[in-house]
Amino acid sequence: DKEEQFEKLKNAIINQDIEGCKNLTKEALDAGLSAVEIVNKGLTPGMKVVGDKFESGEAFLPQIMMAAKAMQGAMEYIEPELQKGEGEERIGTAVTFVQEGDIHDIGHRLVTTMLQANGFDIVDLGVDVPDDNVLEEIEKQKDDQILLVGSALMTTSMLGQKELMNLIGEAGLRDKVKVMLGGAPVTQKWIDEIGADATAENAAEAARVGLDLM
Ligand code: HCB
Repeated sequence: DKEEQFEKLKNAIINQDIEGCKNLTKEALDAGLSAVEIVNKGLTPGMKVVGDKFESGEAFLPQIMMAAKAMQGAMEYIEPELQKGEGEERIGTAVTFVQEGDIHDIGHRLVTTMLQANGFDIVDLGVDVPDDNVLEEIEKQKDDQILLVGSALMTTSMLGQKELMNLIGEAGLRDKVKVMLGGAPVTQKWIDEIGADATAENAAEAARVGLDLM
């Protein structure tokens, strides 16, 4: 059943089973499970376990790298599915990026793909993006309003989001952007504190929130 498949996917990430993870993902899609639930109920919970093991000293960097590789392999099947969105209508432009000092890009890519599938034109600035580059890109955009979508996976890089919000204000660009910031450490409390507009738990929710904001 479904639960069993989610458990297998989760274990494939935990066990860093690169081939197995890819094959299980394909099997799950073929069996009719949605790409979103495969990510949210199988792969991401596996990543969480790997991260927790790393934190507690039960796993080391090579293991996280292999687990990430397993997830990236699965993405080869997941991303094309996510791209089959319903949004024919163009919503606007989303500028997506990962905060300076941070190279975690799996969640960023998922969020970017889901926004694209829902009608956003995407400008993907990639990972480890200095605030100045983000500001430059906002200035360059011709629309009256754009969606700014930032990710931070570490508490250190998350602090950079506060600085970015300050810089956006100082540059007089606050009215031009709706700002959605996310990543594992980001909370609604943090969003309120730094004066951003919203956050989201996962890529599917990010697409919904992004549409609401625009
Ligand atoms: Co990395 N790492 N890592 N890591 N890593 C974390 C993030 C820790 C939490 C692990 C831990 O200690 N528990 C930790 C950060 C601790 C902290 O600051 N609190 C950590 C650390 C410390 C490090 C290094 C410093 C390790 C070292 O070198 N000693 C180093 C830093 C590199 C750097 O960025 N400068 C490092 C490196 C790595 C890699 C390279 C081995 C690898 C990344 C590979 C890659 O991305 N290409 C990696 C990984 C894989 C992880 C964990 C295990 C998983 C992250 C992940 O991909 N999750 C992570 C543990 C964890 O997060 N619990 C660990 C799956 C995705 C789908 O979830 O949360 O990224 P997501 O995204 C979601 C969600 O947040 C939301 O939607 C996404 C999709 O559903 N979302 C948004 C994301 N962005 C959004 C934006 C929006 O606007 C709205 C929603």
